[in-house]
Amino acid sequence: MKKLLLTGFEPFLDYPTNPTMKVVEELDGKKIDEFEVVGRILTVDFKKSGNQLLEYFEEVKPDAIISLGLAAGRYKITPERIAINCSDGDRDNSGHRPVDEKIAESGLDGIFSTLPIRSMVERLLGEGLPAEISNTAGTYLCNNVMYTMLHYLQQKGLNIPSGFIHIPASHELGLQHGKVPSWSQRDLTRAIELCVGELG
Ligand code: PCA
Repeated sequence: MKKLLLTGFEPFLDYPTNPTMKVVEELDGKKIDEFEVVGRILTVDFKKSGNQLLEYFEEVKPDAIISLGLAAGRYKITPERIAINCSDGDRDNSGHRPVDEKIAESGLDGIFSTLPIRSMVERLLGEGLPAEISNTAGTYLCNNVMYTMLHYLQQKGLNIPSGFIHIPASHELGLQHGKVPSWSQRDLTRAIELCVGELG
């Protein structure tokens, strides 16, 4: 059976819960088509999260990688098209705030996702779940780990599907935060399960 490394993030900034943690918890160990899901949680730390993901990759030796992140304010499931070689923006959970930093000194400016993002979106829409390809993963941690993984695979010449999916807030977080659109945790998890189903 093939292995999928599925990662989520811990809470960050003014979001006391991160629904990606629950999705990962719920799908960890599950078999979806030909994949067995191995779930892991990443810290929100510019100096650590990328390496953490690479360590999980070396530990699990997966056949595919999907990283999940919360995009509070978005109201659709959004597989990301591209990661860019730049970190810039809000402070991370250690208080570091990068300004125009390169992720990989001699890396490409941008690297496209190698996940089947178009068919993921079509599948979700077919099941009545709002979804759209996103053309920017931002310059915060989600872009950082997406770029780090794709760059690493490229350097090693490994042909393993890898990429990132942003998800909206859960109702739990919507209530805590008060100003972001939200989905039921059940639909969030189901949406990611459907996305995994498109890997095969
Ligand atoms: N979302 C953030 C980082 C952690 C998370 O879940 C982002 O979109 O960069």
